[in-house]
Amino acid sequence: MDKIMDLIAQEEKYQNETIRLIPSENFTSENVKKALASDLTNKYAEGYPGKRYYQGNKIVDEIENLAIERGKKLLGVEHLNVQAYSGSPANSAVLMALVEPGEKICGMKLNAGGHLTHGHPKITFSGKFFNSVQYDVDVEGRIDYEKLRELVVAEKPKLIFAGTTAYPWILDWEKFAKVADEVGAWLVADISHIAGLIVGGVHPSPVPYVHIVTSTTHKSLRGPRGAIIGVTKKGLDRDIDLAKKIDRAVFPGLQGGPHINSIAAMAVAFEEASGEDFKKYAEQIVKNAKVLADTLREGGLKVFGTENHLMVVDVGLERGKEVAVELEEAGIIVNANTIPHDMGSPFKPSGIRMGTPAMTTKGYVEADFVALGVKIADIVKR
Ligand code: DSN
Repeated sequence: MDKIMDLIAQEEKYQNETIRLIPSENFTSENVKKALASDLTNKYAEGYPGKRYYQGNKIVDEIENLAIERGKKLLGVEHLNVQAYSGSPANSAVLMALVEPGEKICGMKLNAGGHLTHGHPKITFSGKFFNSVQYDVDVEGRIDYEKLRELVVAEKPKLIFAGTTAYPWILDWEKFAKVADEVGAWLVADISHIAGLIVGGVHPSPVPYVHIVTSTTHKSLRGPRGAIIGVTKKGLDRDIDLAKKIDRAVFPGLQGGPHINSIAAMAVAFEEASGEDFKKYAEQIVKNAKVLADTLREGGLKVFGTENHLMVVDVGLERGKEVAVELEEAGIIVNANTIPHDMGSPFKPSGIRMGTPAMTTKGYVEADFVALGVKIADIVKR
């Protein structure tokens, strides 16, 4: 047997034998995996349905159209691009479509729970080619919307990202919209982490408030790796060509041939996420996260959160990595993470980040998370 097949088998066993708490990870369905591993991976389809640069795309067009229709219905957007390879290319495409190099953009600071593509200075595409200003969180780790407003009014960015990767609170889309509208900025909701919670009805949707929604499809949404860019009615009301601008930025602006196998797997995941079972799943994710956070707190830890699927736990100055390794040794997989206003750094953070989407997929309920929380608190305090 090819060594790589053996390694895949080992990884599958490892994933199933350990407790997976990285909040951006999940376990996809067999049908999602079937679509990913299908012959669709053999096909080139540069362009969009009905306008391809290659022949032989009759069935592929149907697949992409179905993914688009299902995704639009699920999110309630007017237009959907399903070709972005992942979240970073999706956000890059939005920037390419709407902002010129050197113009001002605004996003949440990385160590406050933001994302690299939301304007993290100097080392990223978004921070290097655009003039980036960033907002922070308060001592509890919550966005200070008044300070955000002051920053936006003073700096007048052309585009604002409302989105997070390590933020345990509900986002107030209306407040974001008021701030963005005050200065006429594009408002982009990056819902990568919470897409599953939104479509499952346990987090408010940004769609009525923002111009654009971006999201990966592999986190709480439980689909394949990939991303979508949605254009809302508010977006089209502002610019009738917005959908075209987004599509052109994805292809040919940034990418070549779309990964049709991923797009088919997205269509599968969108269908799965539109059912009643998924609503129950989303509710259970949030219940489980709350129980885990409460248990850790009862165990004496300082926990940021939670109102959603994740929490950030203060494990002591610069101890995040060391604690994450100790947990890994105990079969519990988390990631080291900065805490709000961390005195350490992204390389030596003082926290760990944990979430419940993956283990909720595995059937974990509140009692399981109480037991897990007690174990984690013991390990952290060792
Ligand atoms: N890497 C993702 C996460 O873990 O949240 C964000 O892109």
